[in-house]
Amino acid sequence: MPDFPFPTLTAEEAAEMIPNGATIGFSGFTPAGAAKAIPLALAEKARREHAAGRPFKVGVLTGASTGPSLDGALAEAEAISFRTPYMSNATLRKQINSGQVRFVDMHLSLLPQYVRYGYLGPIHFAVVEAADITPGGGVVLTTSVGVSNTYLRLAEKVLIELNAKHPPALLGMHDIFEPADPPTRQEIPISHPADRIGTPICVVDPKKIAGVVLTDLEDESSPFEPPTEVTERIGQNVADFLVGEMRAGRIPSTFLPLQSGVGNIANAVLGALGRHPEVPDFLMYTEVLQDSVIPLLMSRRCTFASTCSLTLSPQAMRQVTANLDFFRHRIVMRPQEITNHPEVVRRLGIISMNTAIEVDLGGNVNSTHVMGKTMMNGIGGSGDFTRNAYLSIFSCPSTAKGGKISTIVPLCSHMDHSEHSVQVVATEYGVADLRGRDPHERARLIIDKCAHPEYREQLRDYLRMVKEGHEPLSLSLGLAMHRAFLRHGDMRNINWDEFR
Ligand code: 0RQ
Repeated sequence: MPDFPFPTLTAEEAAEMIPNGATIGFSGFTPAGAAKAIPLALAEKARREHAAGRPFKVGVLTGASTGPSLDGALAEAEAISFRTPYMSNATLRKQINSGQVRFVDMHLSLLPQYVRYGYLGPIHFAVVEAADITPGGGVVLTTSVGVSNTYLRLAEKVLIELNAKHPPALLGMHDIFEPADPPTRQEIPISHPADRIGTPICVVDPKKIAGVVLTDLEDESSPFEPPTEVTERIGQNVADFLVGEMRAGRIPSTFLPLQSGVGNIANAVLGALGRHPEVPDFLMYTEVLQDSVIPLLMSRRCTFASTCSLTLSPQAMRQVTANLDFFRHRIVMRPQEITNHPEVVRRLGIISMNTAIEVDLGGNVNSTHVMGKTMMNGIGGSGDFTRNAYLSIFSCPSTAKGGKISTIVPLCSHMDHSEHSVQVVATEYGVADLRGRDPHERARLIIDKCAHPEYREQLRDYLRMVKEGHEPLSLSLGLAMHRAFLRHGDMRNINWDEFR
């Protein structure tokens, strides 16, 4: 029997405690460590309430995206009124884009202090997955930290999902630290990715713990698709570029810690770096650890990884669980406020590698909105790292939708990362190093090195039309390629005159 003085509840009993209109801080940074049983039961409750003609919606705060049992189930039950800070579920995305769900897209590092400062109102419930819980309210988290430490501390009531899939031996894999608020905030004393500055557990006031739900559920992170020729070429281009930087002495021979975003391109870049004979063994200071890092840690190519989550397929997670004694000395999980903290990212000299939806000729990047208005996932941590890294790299395939969309455009239709933060752009065709270049030089480099050959001439035509001024901008033609896609279904062979 469990050794704690808190009521053991079914997921349904836990969901019953949560009223319409509640704001809930859930654990989960990507599907890793996300609460699963209680949100599933909450979705069922919402359906019952809706069938009885009663309103039922909740505000959902997490660390980042989550899996089908949280965002998926609650969105399908039309149970979400408000969502922040990041998501990647298709049903929820539709509801956000139709205006049914209010979504605030924000830098992940900022969310904990937004919660502390009260900008998002009170947190009525924290619903957090745990690997273990002590009678005094010590909580050992599972495969992510996210904002769980802050939700547990500030929520009015706490519900724990104690998940038997995650062994209590995860104790020691986390480093929980929450900075004080200004004016008493001190420095965050991390000067190496392996530095530990906090505690291995979150401590919750036991009086707030309303119940514990016993579960046995795997994380819902899906395995990645095999690399394509395009993602492999992007990965190789980034790896070759970084080796060139090392040869030139701009990256030290010991290398610098890496941050890598999510997805297949991020996996391909890490794979290419791991294989490159000239890249020395490296460290990671990142927010998401994907499957590709596990073999790199096992072969000691990656010597240590600081992360906010273990976003691993069930297969890779089982490998970690079976070798915990090896991995506990090589991985630490921290709150997103610390993994993504500008101060630490700048101090460590991170090389950040994230993915763009589109890049414009000035070097601005859109990571979030297709055709300027349709939300994809959110900015996530990409801005936290890009703005503060030693070297900020954005990658993307040169085209999308079978070549009908160029990801290199005259002007981004939405801007997340400005020309002042973006330093390097990479596609399958090459790498544009924008550092120290003026806007017109940047534009020429991006076209020559990164644009798809089918689009290069028309982008040069655009440049010829915008010779005047510091920025290569035409207010009337900047978005003409987007308008051409919306009108004709293809950005290629644009007739610029049609859009003047
Ligand atoms: O659409 O799924 O319908 O085929 O966007 O694109 O190329 O598969 O790439 O999965 O890596 O996602 C930027 C969205 C890239 C992601 C983004 C369409 C394309 C495809 C996905 P389909 P790909 P990825 C770490 C850091 C922001 C947050 C971030 C992201 C789909 O990486 O959300 O970096 N990043 N966080 O066809 C129209 C374009 C398009 C386009 C791509 N220009 N126009 N559609 N697509 N470019 C994570 C966290 O912080 C937690």
